[in-house]
Amino acid sequence: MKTALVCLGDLHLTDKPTKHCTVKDVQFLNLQMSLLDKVTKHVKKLSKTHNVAVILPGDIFDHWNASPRVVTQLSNWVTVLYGMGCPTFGTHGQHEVRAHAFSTWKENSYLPLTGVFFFINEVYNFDGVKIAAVPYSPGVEGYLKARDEIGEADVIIWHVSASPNPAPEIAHIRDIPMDSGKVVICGDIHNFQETYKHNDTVFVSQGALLPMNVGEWVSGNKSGMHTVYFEDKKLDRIEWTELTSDLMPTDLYDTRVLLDVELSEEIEKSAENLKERLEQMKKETSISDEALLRMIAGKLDVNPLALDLALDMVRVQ
Ligand SMILES: [Mn+2]
Repeated sequence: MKTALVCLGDLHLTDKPTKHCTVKDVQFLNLQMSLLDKVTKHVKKLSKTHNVAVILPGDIFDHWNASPRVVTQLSNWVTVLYGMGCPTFGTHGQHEVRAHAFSTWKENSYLPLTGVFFFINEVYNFDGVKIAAVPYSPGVEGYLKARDEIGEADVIIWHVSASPNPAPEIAHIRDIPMDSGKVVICGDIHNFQETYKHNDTVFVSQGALLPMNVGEWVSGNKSGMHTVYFEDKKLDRIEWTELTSDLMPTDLYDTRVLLDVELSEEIEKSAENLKERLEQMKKETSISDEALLRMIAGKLDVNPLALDLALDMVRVQ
């Protein structure tokens, strides 16, 4: 019997992206959904030869009060998958639970409306592979307590609470006395898109569906998924597939936010240059410093920020 678990890290579905994002509002959600369409195709192909389930390890929504549009889009996608015989299993992260009320997450989240199955602290036998989820649980103790309550499971879905990044350096993962052969499908680790073996436990981390901010974008995070294959209930192999979309712009984030330091050095040089030219011209004319500077800057087509800085320098003197 062949089983395939398609693992997708933090979806962070939203129609309210960060202000530095160049794709606004519902376009951002459309971009995310276009990546999920690729997952649908992957599942469709796989389901001819495997029993397939999709795994969502938390931070499914970006905001606990996800808009009806966001909730509906996810729900529709999950329904399409289910129509192909593919259930979706998940756990919650910290993003989709109101006021971090994790013990009462069902009442404090829109997740139960989505059609995703949440086997938190319970074991579900999926085609002979035992799958369980633990609640969002920072630190070793929370994880161990949840694991003890679950009992035997081959696959654990867990939103890790990843700090500091990247994953291999996360002390509390290193400290966990894992059982041989377990697979832990992790959420929360946006900057880490790999599998990592520790004490015979395999950690699977997909990063985020889309890089969520300028930093993740610049550091080259890819959109992608891991597929974990089981053969006769035993872990066989894990594959990484990159997800691309025609809707993806080359400049998804305004990277000037990160280039501020370099930009200001360049602007400083340019402003110094303007000031030197002003000193030369002042010897030949009686026009005010400010007017002269604006004239020089106009001829040189300098960055307006450099002109502002040069004007400040002149005024200070
Ligand atoms: Mn996240």
